Formats: sequence, C-alpha cells, structure tokens
Amino acid sequence: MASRYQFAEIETKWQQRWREARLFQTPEPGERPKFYYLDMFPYPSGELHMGHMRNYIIGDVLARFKVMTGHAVLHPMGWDAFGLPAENAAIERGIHPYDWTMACIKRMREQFESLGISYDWEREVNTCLPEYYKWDQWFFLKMYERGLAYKKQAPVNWCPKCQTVLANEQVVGTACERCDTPVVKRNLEQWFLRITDYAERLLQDLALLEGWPERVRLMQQNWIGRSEGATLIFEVEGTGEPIECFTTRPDTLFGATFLALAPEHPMTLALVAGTPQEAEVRAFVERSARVSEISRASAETPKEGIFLGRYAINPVNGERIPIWTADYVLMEYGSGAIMCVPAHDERDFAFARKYGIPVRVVIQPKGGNLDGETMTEAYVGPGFQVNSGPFDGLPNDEGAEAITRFLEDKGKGRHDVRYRLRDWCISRQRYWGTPIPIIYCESCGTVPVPESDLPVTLPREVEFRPRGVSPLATAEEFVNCKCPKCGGPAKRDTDTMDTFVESSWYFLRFVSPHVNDKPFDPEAVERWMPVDQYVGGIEHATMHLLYARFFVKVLKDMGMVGFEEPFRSLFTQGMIYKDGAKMSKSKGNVVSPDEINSRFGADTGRLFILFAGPPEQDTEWSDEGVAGCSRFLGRTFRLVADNKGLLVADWRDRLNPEEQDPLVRDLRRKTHQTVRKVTEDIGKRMHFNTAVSAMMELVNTMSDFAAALQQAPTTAKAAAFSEAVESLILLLAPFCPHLADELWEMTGHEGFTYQQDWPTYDPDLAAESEIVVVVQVDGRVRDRLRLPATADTRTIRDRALASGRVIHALGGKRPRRVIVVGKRLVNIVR
Ligand code: ANZ
Ligand code: ZN
Repeated sequence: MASRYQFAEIETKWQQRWREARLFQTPEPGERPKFYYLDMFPYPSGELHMGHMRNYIIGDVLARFKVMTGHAVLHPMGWDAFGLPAENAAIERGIHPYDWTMACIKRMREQFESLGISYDWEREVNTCLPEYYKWDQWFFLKMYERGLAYKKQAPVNWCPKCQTVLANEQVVGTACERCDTPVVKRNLEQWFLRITDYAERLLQDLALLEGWPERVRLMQQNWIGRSEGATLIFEVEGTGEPIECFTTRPDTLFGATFLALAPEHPMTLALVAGTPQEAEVRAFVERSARVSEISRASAETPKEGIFLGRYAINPVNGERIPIWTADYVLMEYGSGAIMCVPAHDERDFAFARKYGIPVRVVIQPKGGNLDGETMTEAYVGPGFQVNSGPFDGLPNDEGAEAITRFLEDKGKGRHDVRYRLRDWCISRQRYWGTPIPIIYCESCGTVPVPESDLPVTLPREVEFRPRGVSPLATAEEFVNCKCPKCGGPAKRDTDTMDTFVESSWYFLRFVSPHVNDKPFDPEAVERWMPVDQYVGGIEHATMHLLYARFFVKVLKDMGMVGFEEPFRSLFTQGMIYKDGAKMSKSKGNVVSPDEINSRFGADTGRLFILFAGPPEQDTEWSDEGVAGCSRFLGRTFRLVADNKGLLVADWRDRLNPEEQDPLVRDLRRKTHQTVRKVTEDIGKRMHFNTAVSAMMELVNTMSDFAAALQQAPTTAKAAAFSEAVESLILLLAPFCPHLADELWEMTGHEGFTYQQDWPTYDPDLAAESEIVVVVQVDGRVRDRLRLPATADTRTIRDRALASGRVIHALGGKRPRRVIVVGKRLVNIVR
C-alpha cells in the first residue's frame, strides 16, 4: 500500500509539539557564536499577504539553518502596531483602534504559527502598549535634552472640507482621499529630530555596510544628497542687507544675471512691502504655497516668477542684478535664495528665456564658441573661464576654488556643504500613536514631562473623527494637566509621534523585551547586537533604515550602545506578482497564504515561495509551480515511508570509503554533493531556489536507487540509502520543517530536526567521478591519466601532452598529430 502525505495532520501535530517543547525559545549564546536574525516587523493589518510570507519564510530558513549549524539564534517577531489604518478602521467600523489592532495581532500570530515559523514568541514586542512606547517618549526626552528635538513651523496637508490634517498617504494626487477636495498646505508648530546633524556620519558610515546591497546604499546616499560648493553673500542695493545664496558652481558667478528668492523666503515680501507690486507678489506667494515642492522643483513644470523691483550687488564685481522671486526655488534647501546663471543651468535658462533676462556665457568648452544670445539650452559641462575678469583662462574647477577663496578673503563667501536630507518631522495630528511627552505652561513655556511621569498614556476614550484639530485635543482629561515645574494649570502636546519612531529601535527591545526600568538591557545588547541579518522590502531603503541608523548613532553618542551601525547585513526580497501585476485586492489577483495552507499545506507553500526564483528578484506566482512543489513533497514522503523498512540505523559503521559498487558510489556522491550545494546555497548565497532543485535531483536519484535496493539488497546499499535519507530529511528541515520532523520520527529518530546538527559532506566523496584516459605514443601505451569526468577534449589533450612519460617518449620531438578519442584514449603520432 502506498503511503499518503497527510499534510494537515502532520502540520498541526508538529506545531503543537514545538509549542509544548518551547522549541524556539532563545538560548543564551554561551560558547556558541550568536546570530541575530531579524525580519522587518509587520504592521498588524490582520492579514498576512504573500509579500510578508516571502520575507518571513526566507528568514525562517536562515534562522533554522543557523541553529542547525551550531549558532545561538535570536529570531523574534513583533508588531509595528500604531498607525493610520487602525484609526480608519475605527472610523469606518466603529471599533476602537486598540481592540482592532489586538484582534489583528491575534489573527496574524495564528497565521505565523500555521506557517511553522520558528519565532520566539516569548519576546513578542507590541509598539502600541505603554510598556513599549514609554521608551519612545524617553528617547524623545533624551534627544530634547541634547538639543536634537526641537519645534518649528512646518506645512501639513490640510483638507478644508474634512477640516483635518491628512497624512501623505491620504492625499491622492493633490486631493483628499475621502472627499476629493483639493488639499492645501497649512503651517503648524511641529516637532523635529535633528537628523541633519548626523548627515555626514550617516553618509560616511555607509562604507561600513559591506553586507548591504549596493542599491540600498546608493539610495541612502542620494537621499542624504551631499552637495559641495559655496555660500556667497549678495547685498541688496541701497540697504546693504545680505542675501546668502548656496551654489555648487561658484565658477559661474560672473554669469549671474539675476537672483531668485523662494516665495516663502522672508525677504520676498519684505522687499516689496509698501510698493505697487506687493499685492501681486503676495498672491504669487500664496499660490505657490499650494503646489507641492516636488512639482515646483521638477524640470517639466513651467517656471513662474515676479521681478521684485529691487537689485542686488554681485560680490565679485559689484554688478547690479535684478532680484526676482521664483517658484522653482525651494525654501527648504540651501538658503532659499539662489544666484541664477542662465547660460549654465537648465532651470535658470528656461526662466531667463521666458522673462527676457540676459544670458551670459562664462564657461567655454575647449574649442567652444557658445553665445548667450543664440544658445538654445544651458551648457552644463566643464570648460574654461571667460568673461570672468582676472579668472579668465582657468579651467572651471580651478575657477570655482579661486573665486571662493577670493570671496572668502573679502568676507563675502565661504566654502560650504549642504545636504538634501531634512530634519525628521515626527509630529502627527493623529490619535493612534505615541503621545509626545511635552507640556505647555503659560508661565514656564515648553516643559518636558519628567522621566518619572512616563509613560504619558494614550487615553482610550477619544473622538477620533476629523474635527479640525488633533483628536487628542478633544480629550479634556488628557490635555489639561499640571505644569511639572510650577504646578500651575498647563496643557499637553496633543500630537502623536510618527510611527517610524517606534520602528527605529525595536530591534534593541527584542534583546531584553521584559526589562521595565530601561529601554533595553545593555548587557543583552552587547551580547546580541548588531543584527547579523536583516530582511525586508526595498520600500524601506531610505526612511526606516536611515532613521534606525540615526537612532543608533545617537545612542552611541549617549554611551548607551557600543556600535555605530545596527544592521550588519541587509537583504531585500523581491515582490511576488500574479498575472504580471502586484497582488492587490482591487485587482482581484490576491493569493492568500491561508488558501495555500488549506489546499496544499504550509510546507508546500514555503517550498514554492523559496523555489519560485532568486529571493532578491521579483517573481511570478504560479499555480502550476505550487502543484509541482506539492507533488515533490508527496514523492519525498512516499520515498521514505515506503522504504523505511530497508533503513539501517548504524549506516555510518557500514559504509566503506573503498566501496566498489558503482551504484553505491554514485548515490553517495550525489548525497554529498547535495549537502555541499544546499549548505553553500543557503549559507553563502541565499540561493534557496537552486538548493531546492538540488534536493529534487537527489530525490530522483534516490527513487531509482530504492528500486535497485528492493530488488537486490546489500548491506552497502542499505547503508548508502540510509545516509541519503537522513541527509535529505535534515536538508529539507529548514524549508519544510513539519514534513522533516515527521520523516525524522518515522525513520526512528528522537527529538526534532531543529535540534540536530546540520549534515556535513566529505569533499572527496562529493568530488565528481573520475575517468581514466589511456595515452599512446605511436601505438604504444605510455600513460594512464586520472581526470575528472567533466574534463573536456582540450583539457584531456593538454594533460596528455604534459605527462612526463609522454614527454619522455616523444624524445624532444614535436608530435605531428594528437587525436583524442572520446574520453578514453589519446593517440599521439610522432
Ligand atoms: C548657481 C548655479 C550655476 C547653479 C550653475 C547651478 C548651475 P544640488 O546639486 O542639488 O545641491 N539651488 C540652490 N539652492 C536651491 C533652492 N533652495 N531651490 C532650488 N535650487 C537651488 O544643486 C545646487 C544648485 O541648485 C545650486 O547651484 C543652485 O543653483 C541651485 F551653472 O547656483 B546653482
Ligand atoms: Zn509652569
């Protein structure tokens, strides 16, 4: 009777046994090398999707592999539990965000368990609980003490109809996602973390991250966006008021034919105050305030501006140039004012042609003949200074230096470095987040909540429907408090923190999740950090990964951790597509992990995800592929179940390295080669798909072998087959742990595969088989060469000619002909 692979029973049985044995509890590292494996923790939406599944299964294979190869592994999971969707669910379904979140967590934890993932649930971290977010608040206060948290006015998206602030995700195009009303910008006082203080370190230390994909490091580098140049000081004609302009091209200073201020620049309105232009300029400023910065700065958007009727003095030659305001100048970058050189900057060129401003060439390419009157686009390449007074003739890079130095001496400029990176705005006008631990007192001003009063607990009963203010502002009992300094009546900050704050340090919490007098235990951090392998989506390449690096650097400066970088290696998995598109509910092409689980079992789902393609690449979902994986596991199950009677427990003692039976030699070679391949594919390359193919090949070889064994059993065959079966089960264990444990038990073993040593291979046994090639010189056998079976004709020929005996037989003559016959014979004719 053929045996059947009853995956549902098997999976439930082993999940329960693992749970009862507390199998995945994190050990103390002790003597063993530690390995901290971290998955990006999910937002508890209530539903695991395929993208999650791929992420977490990749991690589970690695974590299990590391355990079996002798590491003490930390493999935790938790919940990034604050955020907008919980609030929306509350508004739409009338469920409290807390209850909704906790129900989602419960359901997702079950999903994780039904996939057989080896998390240590005793270390679960949930960011929406006060025991966690208390430390967000504590970190905030520490940053505040160090001057790294500060408040300033900053624009938010505002829907005039809903009377509420919208998160960027709630703005569709330029309209409110709920009511389609065009969104406007509104200025609010908000809290910022001074990540820009760390820009240079965040940039420099990218070099330490050898285990990160080049692509991600580049994305961070661009995000930080370091520009080197100079800040030059122009003066307003008449008043002498300075206007600072940041430029990357001080070499082009003689070509500056106008100066442009951002509409929001404080001098824009000041310069026209009381003049006839004032009303027009004011309208312009208001209009551009509504347009997003991205579209204002884009090369495609037509540039708008107004001449302010005033002039500035060029610091290098005293020339008088008009001052404009222009929408393509952003207040948030550099100094919000620029010197404009139409001949050598595309945007300045478009603007100058539109408004009839002169274009003056000051950099000529070698042998060039550019003319400002006739040129049709800016020249942005290198060249030599022209029309630049004493600097004429210099190559422009030297010109840049010389002009900067010249102005430095006159106190009119300085060498300067600017970053695209902005300070991190963490205020959110939302309910479902960490309250900002700040109190406002009429007499004492801004007062931080004393550490001993933490956590500032998020109140449960709050009206979170849009009201035009932060939801917390409606909770009187929360808002009104006593000033910690003077005891007088005071009010709390009613914003909550960006959820990226929680995810900036959760990996530190996992090492000691239950300490309650500090955010983490420094000794545990010392033992486990940094994370050895971090795996997640490429969408976190900049914000999350940069914020986490920033937090750790701040903690380093506070003396709380001893390292600069939290994540030694990073892996970003590709997406899973269905029918050529990203899986999404609206497209109706979602395959849920639950569905695969119930139809084929978790092990099949796991295997398919790993087999579908290289994990860093996008992959297409294939029902065919799933069915194929399911058949493979069925075949594997039957192979073991139907032949278990032939297995011998003491196979190690019965195997003879000198064994001559070619069938036995071939099987052992295949076994050892597969062990080598799977070990290297997982451990060195994360090429799970090729590891799975190798196991499939092994199963094919074993099936043929089993037939031969049944027909003519010998001790040697039984031992070799037993070795193959045991190795296969252990190799399969990280991929399909339920089936592996079932087969492990079925073949008479104790315990779990998770606790076994990873199989090792013997390189000699794994070596390709050899061939013996006979070499004749003029018809007489002169040598027999042992070569790898893979040797090609050319190799065989070269090796034959290199043989000492052949050289001797040739007696110093060059052979006239060399004929290689198959892989057996080489005929050399003198
Ligand atoms: C004069 C100039 C001449 C410039 C030239 C470029 C070419 P990156 O590399 O991105 O740092 N700029 C400076 N601040 C700006 C702001 N707030 N809004 C819009 N543009 C701004 O670019 C720096 C260059 O972008 C600066 O160098 C400045 O234009 C412009 F042939 O100054 B340049
Ligand atoms: Zn006070």
